[in-house]
Amino acid sequence: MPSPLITHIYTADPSAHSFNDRLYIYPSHDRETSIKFNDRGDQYDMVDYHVFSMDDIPSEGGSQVGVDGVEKRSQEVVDHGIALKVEDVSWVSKQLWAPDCARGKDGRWYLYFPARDKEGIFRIGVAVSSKPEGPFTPDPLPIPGSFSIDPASFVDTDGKSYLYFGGIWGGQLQCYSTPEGGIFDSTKDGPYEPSGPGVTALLPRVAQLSTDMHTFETPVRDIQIVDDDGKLLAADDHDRRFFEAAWMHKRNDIYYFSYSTGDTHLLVYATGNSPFGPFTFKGKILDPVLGWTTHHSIVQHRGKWYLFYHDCELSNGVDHLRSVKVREIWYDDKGDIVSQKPE
Ligand code: FUB
Repeated sequence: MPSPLITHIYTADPSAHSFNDRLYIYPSHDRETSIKFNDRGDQYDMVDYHVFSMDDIPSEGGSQVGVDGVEKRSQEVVDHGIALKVEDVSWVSKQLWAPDCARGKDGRWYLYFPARDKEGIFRIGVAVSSKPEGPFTPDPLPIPGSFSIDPASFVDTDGKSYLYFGGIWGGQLQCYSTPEGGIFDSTKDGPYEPSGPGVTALLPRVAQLSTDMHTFETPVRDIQIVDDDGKLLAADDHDRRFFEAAWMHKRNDIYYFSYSTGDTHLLVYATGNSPFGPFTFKGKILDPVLGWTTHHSIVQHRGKWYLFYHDCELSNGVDHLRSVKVREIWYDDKGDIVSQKPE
């Protein structure tokens, strides 16, 4: 089993990117709290972000075991310190959750982050830096029209940029009834999601980003995830329906949309021909790990593909004290993601 990449603090929700031939990780920074565990996720009470970087993954590909391996690995990962904190962002009340970062056409780096506003509603903010490791300067208000959690940025090969987002239960996606969000329905805030025969699952969202990376260029759209017959996944299909942790990557002109199934604790993916979808469900990327949440990113670096994810091994299973790990992944000749190197 891979060892934690970072051992001096707890880290989760790793969004990894290869910038200037160096790997950068943008994770959540978990911390101890006395807040009681609940299905709104109040115990995930994070107040800042650290950015990490490394030249490359050690050749063991994340499969080092034992104390020596952990120490060696940790020495190779640079912690660039606090890149952004709650007090820096005027609209935020609490809970800096899973962030991501993209490079803009202006050569600067844009950190996208979800947090509760002063009314307790999750919005998505953006902060900018001249360096990939920050520190980042936030815009004074959240991105207009943004809602829910887990922003994941994607810069396509044609230069257009997109923001994927959404998460149900604590992430509040179930509180919105239109693709664009609209009015927040507080009666659905909590561990609620639709259910029943013929009811389709809640859908993640995407919008194209403006050229300056600060706003949405297009209206927010639903992302359709369908089965092999082209039917939307059912709300009760908890092994396949979207819960949170959207991620987009592209390989050989195929768009891979991956996500967490939440209460069934799987990382899964679906593929399509457009960054807007629809995406056809393909299968599992990762079995449940120790801990409730599972959240990942997929990145190519120096010719290899890596799955970054987290588990709670370092904290002996405390759900809100997680640690980032990495393992190599491969593709078969059909383009399906496989966890063993094909023969
Ligand atoms: O880290 C807080 C939340 O836990 C994230 O936003 C979710 O994806 C889950 O990992």
